[in-house]
Amino acid sequence: TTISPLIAGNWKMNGLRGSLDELTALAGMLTTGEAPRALVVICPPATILSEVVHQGATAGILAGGQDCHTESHGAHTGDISAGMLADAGAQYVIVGHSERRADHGETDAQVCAKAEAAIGAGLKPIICVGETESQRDSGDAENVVAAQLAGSIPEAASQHEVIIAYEPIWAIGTGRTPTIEDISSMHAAIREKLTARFAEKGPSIRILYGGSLKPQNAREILAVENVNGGLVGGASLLAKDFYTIISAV
Ligand code: G2H
Repeated sequence: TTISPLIAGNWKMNGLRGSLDELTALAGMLTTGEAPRALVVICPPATILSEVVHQGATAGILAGGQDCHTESHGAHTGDISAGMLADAGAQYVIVGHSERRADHGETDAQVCAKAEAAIGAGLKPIICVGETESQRDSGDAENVVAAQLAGSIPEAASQHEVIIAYEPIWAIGTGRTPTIEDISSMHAAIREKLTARFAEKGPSIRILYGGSLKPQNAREILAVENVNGGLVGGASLLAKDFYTIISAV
């Protein structure tokens, strides 16, 4: 199975209206340069999501949310439903990012319910998993990730598109990345789990790498087998850097 790569930018809690200048710059690079091999997705703060949808469209840039609620609507002050993201033009949504698991105590079961809600609203969930530094040091990384996969991916993934993002927590925003061998063996282990659970669908599920993906390391990391693209935080904020990463696949 050949999987077309996908590069998603996670702007996190960064992005005012002025940041749309970076989007304009990226759109310019994508339309004047050679057509990218990768699908390009930007997940901005919800306040500027619809601008990203509209301004990105001409350059083929797709948009995603950074989180969604498990319910479709109701009395949940401050939350956004998957249907609302879809209504604003999003096609993707990140669920279970480690920052949400940490800041909001999100469990695998909640992440699973969010992914299910996303699918129900016609979105493709980007389901994040990844171990802490101490879990890696004690040799538990693969078991931790296997448990997160088992708990966070809804059964509906057998019929609908989902994307997995492996983000070792100790590599997020730190400038440190796992070795190529570690990335390769973790992604192979994830592929094995996906294939064990989803049979013929397993080999076609994208597995993104995330955590300090940068212009300097993108080419090497994105070339690893079973790395089907990346989830990029800090380096997605500058058009020039993000474009370099997109062009590295
Ligand atoms: C991991 C990643 C994007 P960064 O959170 O999701 O962030 O690239 O800044 O490490």
